Order: sequence, then structure tokens, then C-alpha cells
Amino acid sequence: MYGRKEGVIHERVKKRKLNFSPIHLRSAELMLIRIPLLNPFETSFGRTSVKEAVIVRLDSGDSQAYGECTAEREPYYSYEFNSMSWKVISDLILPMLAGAEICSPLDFGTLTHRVRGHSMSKGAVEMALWDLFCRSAGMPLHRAIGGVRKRIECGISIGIQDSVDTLISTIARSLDQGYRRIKIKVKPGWDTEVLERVRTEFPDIPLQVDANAAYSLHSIRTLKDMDRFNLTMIEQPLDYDDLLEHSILQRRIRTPICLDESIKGDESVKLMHRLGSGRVVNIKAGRVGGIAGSLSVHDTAMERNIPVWIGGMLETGIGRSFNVALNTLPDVRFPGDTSPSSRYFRRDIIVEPFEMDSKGRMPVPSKNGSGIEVDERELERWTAKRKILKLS
Ligand code: OSB
Ligand code: MG
Repeated sequence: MYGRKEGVIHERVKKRKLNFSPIHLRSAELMLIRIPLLNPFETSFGRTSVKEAVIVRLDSGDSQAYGECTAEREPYYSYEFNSMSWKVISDLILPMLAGAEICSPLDFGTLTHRVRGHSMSKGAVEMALWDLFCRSAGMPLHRAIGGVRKRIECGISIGIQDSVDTLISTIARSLDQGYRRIKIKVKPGWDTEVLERVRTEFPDIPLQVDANAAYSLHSIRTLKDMDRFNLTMIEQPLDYDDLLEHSILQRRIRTPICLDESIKGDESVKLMHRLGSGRVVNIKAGRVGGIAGSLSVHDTAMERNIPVWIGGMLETGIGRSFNVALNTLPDVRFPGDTSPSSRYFRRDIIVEPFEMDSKGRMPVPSKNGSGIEVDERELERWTAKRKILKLS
């Protein structure tokens, strides 16, 4: 999927008028952080209790900027994982930027096109570049990408719980807090029975499920049976790379399929549309190589009248700031997985954590770039490994 078009920018993305002054990078810093999650997060592929991420800091002399790699400790969501991303970023991606005159963040794709795949590793650096250019230009990121709203709607992704009772009380608490839609993780054995209880307790709430590729077409009866729960969508029921079998499934079920893992870029959206593999797209910047990739996916979906929403990877405030900006795009038609900082961490690594009001809305930062200020001391506190690279 990300073969021949590596680094090629969608025409509509180029049409966003981006007037940046060229920059040269002086240095970059990589940090591997491990920060405990307030609650363990369990999906069909595993359980996480510590958020581990590679943080990228870029320095152009005048400005500093941050990006976050959305890979995880193990390659269970995607093939990328942190110790590999560390190597890809430090040994391949950053050296490709060294000495270059970079005229806009869109140059990133051209400069790094020889590296195939590795979207999350690329995305970490690409997002930091957007932050850097926008800070230098005195412009918030959401404005640069053509955002159309000043506040976003928050949803919550609730992991697999130890008991259905715990799940029910977690949903009740989330609704009290204001979340505008509930997503629950499912897997074989934690699906229709659980949904039956959830729908009995909460007959009308906006509800969707995410299987993280845990089913096959052999389970078509279970998947079809989910139609009776009036779900907004079912996310990635089948294999992580699949489009063909999803198209077979979508013809057999009424619930709209939303693709997450299978969407690697705008090519996947075109195929999904042509094959009928789903009706909704989850955009995660890391999974599609960063902001430019997200804009390509967004624009390609919008041209085909396919709604999108913004997913999440339990990011710290750094990665979250890019998700918040993407949530302002016009084709975002559902609350996504962008929740406030307090859902994940006792204390986020940014000075002003992301907060949600009692109606489930979050203001979009109006400051330049990604709009956050990193809390250097908190970042330092969770840093397990560090590397500085000279780039000029
Ligand atoms: O599939 O959306 C997913 C977290 C890690 C890996 C994959 C997924 C998720 C989430 C969490 O659902 C969303 C969030 O709160 O960031
Ligand atoms: Mg998902």
C-alpha cells in the first residue's frame, strides 16, 4: 500500500497555502520515555500499563519543537516498535534532514522517501517539523492545516475490563464526565454478551466497538449479530492489513465498518471505497506518516463523502496536541479517541494539560505550532534514554 507513492503529496494538501521561511536544523534530541498510565489499557492484542514512547526534539537555532512516535513497546498493533523506531529515526530519518534547506514540512516526504514504510518513526519527526515551521511562522498548526473549529468533541476508548460490572460502571462514569461517545474494545469471548448488558443499561448512547483485527470471516455470525446493538460503527474487525475480506463482511452486515489498522495512506482509502471495505476512516497521524499523510487521507475521504474521525495511541500531551489539531478538519464528523490528559496520566508532560468540559468539549490551543509547552522537568523525570544528534 505504501509502495510507489512514498513521499508523494496529495494535490489538495499542496493547495493549502503554506508560506513558510526555509529552515536548517541544528540538532535533534531523542528521548525514550516510560510514564505510568493511571489505568492499564487492554485491547484484543494485549495490555499496557506503562506508556512508552520515543520523543523527538528539533532545534533550528531560533525555534525548538517536539514530536512523539506512536509506536509501542512491542509490534502488536503494527510492525513498528520503539527500539526499532529509535534506530530508524536516529540512523536513517534524521541524517536525511541534516544539512538540508527545508522549505516547508511537505519537503519531509521527499527528503525521506527512500525509507519505505516506518510511518510512525517518520511521523514523529514530520510532526515535530510542522510544529517547528508553525512556531517560526507564528501560526497555530490547526490554522496551517485548514481547521474549521475552535473546540473539539471528545470520545473515550474503554479497554477490555475484568468484569462486565466494571465496564458498566466505567461507562457510567465516562458519561457523567461528559464524553460524547463511548467506544469499547471487543474480542472473541468479550463481545455480544457484553454488548447486551451495555445496551440494556444504556439503550441510546452513541456506542461503537473496536476489535483491533481480532476476528476472521469464520466469526461472521457473531459479527452479524452485532447489528442488533445499533452501533455507530465496528472498527477493524478483520486482519490488520486486510481490505478484501472487510469488503465481503461489509456486504453482509448493516453496521458500518470503520478501518483503522488497514488504512496506511490515501491509497488504502481509495481501495476501501472502490471495494466497499468500510464506510468510515480512523485517522492516526503516526500510522499514515504524520500530518501530510493525515491530510491526504482526510482529503481523499472527503472527496468521496467518507466521514473520518481521529484515533489515538494513548499519547502524552505532545502527540495529543497533533490529534487535537487534526480534530479541527472539516471531514471529522464523529467524536474520536482524543480524551483529556487526566484520562491517561497523573500528570502529563506538558505545562497546561488538555482538559475537557462537562459537555465533552475541548478547546483547541490558540498558541503557535502544536500549541503546547513541554514541561521539561516532567519529561526529564520519565526519560530512560537520551541521544543528541548534531545536524549542521
Ligand atoms: O485501535 O484505536 C486503537 C490504543 C492503542 C492502540 C490502538 C488503539 C488504541 C486506542 C486508544 O483505542 C485510544 C486512546 O485513548 O488514545
Ligand atoms: Mg482502533
